[in-house]
Formats: sequence, structure tokens, C-alpha cells
Amino acid sequence: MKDSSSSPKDFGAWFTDARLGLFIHWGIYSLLGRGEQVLFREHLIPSEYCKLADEFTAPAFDAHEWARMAADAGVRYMVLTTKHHDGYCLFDNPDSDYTSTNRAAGRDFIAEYTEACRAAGLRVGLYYSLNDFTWPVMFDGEKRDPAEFERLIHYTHSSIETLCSNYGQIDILWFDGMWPITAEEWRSDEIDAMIRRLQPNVMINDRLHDTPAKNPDSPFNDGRPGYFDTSERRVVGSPIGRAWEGCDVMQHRWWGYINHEPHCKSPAELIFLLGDLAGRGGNFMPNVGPTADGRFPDDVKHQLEALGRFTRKNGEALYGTQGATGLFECSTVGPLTRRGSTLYVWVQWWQGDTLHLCGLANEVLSARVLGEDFDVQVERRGEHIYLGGLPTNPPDPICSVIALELDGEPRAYSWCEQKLWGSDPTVYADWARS
Ligand code: FHN
Repeated sequence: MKDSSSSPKDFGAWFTDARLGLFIHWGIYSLLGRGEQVLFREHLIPSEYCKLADEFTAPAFDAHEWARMAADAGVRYMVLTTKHHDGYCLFDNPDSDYTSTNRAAGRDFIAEYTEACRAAGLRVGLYYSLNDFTWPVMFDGEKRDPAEFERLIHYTHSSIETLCSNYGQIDILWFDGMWPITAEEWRSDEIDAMIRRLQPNVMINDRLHDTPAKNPDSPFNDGRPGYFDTSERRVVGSPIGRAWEGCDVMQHRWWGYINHEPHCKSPAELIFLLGDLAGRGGNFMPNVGPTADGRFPDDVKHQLEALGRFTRKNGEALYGTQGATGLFECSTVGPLTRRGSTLYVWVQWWQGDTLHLCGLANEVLSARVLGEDFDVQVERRGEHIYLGGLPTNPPDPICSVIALELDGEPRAYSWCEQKLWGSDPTVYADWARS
């Protein structure tokens, strides 16, 4: 899939249009079923832990099945861990024998995964953790053993070069694990230059370089295209125009497989997160931790099926849209997205046969509920718009989207253009006297 970016302004347009990705944390830690950080958090003996590589054979792993479930859910890109903090590589890394090709599995999982993504029409994302618990010098620091420290930096650069050279076009490089080494010590700018030489169109996340506060001059921080911010578990959001993504677990806490996880997010929680992030102009990337033998847990399959039902019906309000929730802080029914002169109201709190919106200054030419075929009446009374003829009960138990065709780009009345509880409270004084 060649990138269609013909100019800097198009660079990564596919990423913000995509709106929905799928994160996958999978590795030898999946055998223990206590999350991806079990080695570190439970202080296991590394020389014992690494023997899991001789048990990890993933007999049920089928990358095409993973890609099919993701594509059916409406996912547009996937990001799979190539190496997490524990150091085990799911790819044929010539600089390591702690790999899925050299040990019991005898397979290059990343090769199978990248091929399956492309066959399913999905963009290919690779996660790579810079830090690596198999290198004690990472904790010692450079002063303790400069030569070994340099070998770790070289290993890191070489491993990333292997991923950028041997697996075709990579669309996303999702770095993690800078701690406890600094971007300067990782020589992140050199890694960046190498990546851009091998994968010029790749989107790189915000964990390879220092934050703008620490290093405003790095390639990542000067606003050039090809980079995106990652909010994790909570919505931080980014400056308008900057690509960003919120990632979160579908279960309760850990990203890797958990044996007995009773607290999976409901489909409603996932769809609310999707709308919340899209309404702010961001992508959503929920995470799955497959079982050691290579299967998605049943709960995750049900969640992905629910996402698929929603995106098949309401994809028009998601893919290729911009966030609009901030346009009307007074919207009490749910998040808003927009595309040109169409405003999408993601109605999460159905108001019955009439829906009231306040703050929209446009003329509403027509309204329709996505995926439904009943007529919606539109009435304006001053600043208030009433959508009538709706069913008493919501067409969808989780979220129904209403598309408003407007007389132009959505615009708000001046009194609600600022953020609610904004800096100029006087704009509400006349209303308060009414
Ligand atoms: O420590 C990792 C964690 O295990 C997981 O990979 C998440 C995913 O974004 N990143 C780090 C925590 O921020």
C-alpha cells in the first residue's frame, strides 16, 4: 500500500482519517497471564524468565485471523509489539538469539503479521520498546560501563534498522520505554534520520524524542508532519493540527494477557471513548492482549464485534472527520464530529422524540439518523434547534448518530465559542438575567 502523501500537507492524512487502530501486546509474558510487565513488577529472576522463550510456540497464532477481526471491527491500522521491555523479539533480529525465530516458536511473527495486515487492507504499525531488561547496563548507566552502554545503543539502532529494512512499508513506528536513558543518550535524532531514510512516509509517535519542554529543537518538536502524540488511558489532546491518538486497555489494567480478567470494558465504554476522542480530533487505539497460544480472548472478540456493528452503521461520522465537540461546549447529548458542512451528533443520552441543541448558529437544511430511514423534522426557535419525529427510545442502545446538513461549516454563537467556564464570564450575564 503506497502512501498517497504527495505533499507535506497530505503527509499522514491517512492517519488522522483512520480514527481507529488496534494495539496488540503479545509475547512470552502471555504464558504467565499476569500482564506484560510481570518480569519487572514481580521481580522474577531474568535468567529463569527468559526460559519462557523455549515454551512459547503459539500453535493457534493466525495473523490473518487477527487482521480479519480487526478489519471487521472497523480498525484501519494495527500496532503489534515487536519487542517489549523484557527484550524478547517477535521478529528475526540478527543482533539477538532471544527471538521467535531462534527459539521454540521458530517463526517470524512480525513477518506473518505485516503480510496479514496488508492482505486485510490495514496499515502496518510496529511497537518497539527502547529499554530492555536483558541489558543490566540500562540500569547501571553509561558511567558504570561505557563500552557495554554503547553496545546497548548500537543494538537498539541496529534492531530498529532491521525492522525498517526487512518488513516492507511500515506505516507507524510506536516507540516506548525511553526510561531510564535520555533521548540524547539513545541518540534519538540519529535513529529518526535512519528511519526517515528507510521509511520516509512512516508516522512516528512521541516517545522516541524528548518532549517539547525538554528539547524544542528535536525533529519531533518543530511541528513538521509525520509525528503524532500518544495519550495513554486518559485524554490529553494536542494542539489543533497535531495528529494524536489515545490508547487504552480493553480490560482493566494490563496490556498483556491476564488469565482471569473480570473487568473488561463494555462495548458502550469503548464506543464512548471512540466518540470522545474523535470529537476532540484524535484517534482511538484500544488494546488486546492475546493468549500465549495466539488467540484473542472471547471478551475481546465480543468487544470487537460490537465496535464493528457501530462502525459499519456510523463510519461516516468517524473516518475522515474533524473533531467538533469543542465547538459547542453546551452539547449535553454526546460528542460531535464534522466534515465540511455536515455536523455529526453522537447521541449517547437519548432525549426521546425530540432532541434539543443550543449554540449552533447555522441554518439546518436537513437531519437524518445514520443507519435509520425515518424522517427527522427540524425546527429553530431563536438560538435553539429542536429535532422532532424521533422515536421515544434510542434506535441504538449505545449511541445513535444524527447527521445535520448545514448551510456551511458548523459555527457557534459567540457566547458559546469560548470554552465553557471560559475566561470571559460576562458573555453569560444577559442569559442569566433572562
Ligand atoms: O510500560 C509500558 C506498558 O507496559 C505498555 O506497553 C504501555 C502501552 O502504551 N506503555 C508503557 C507504559 O506507559
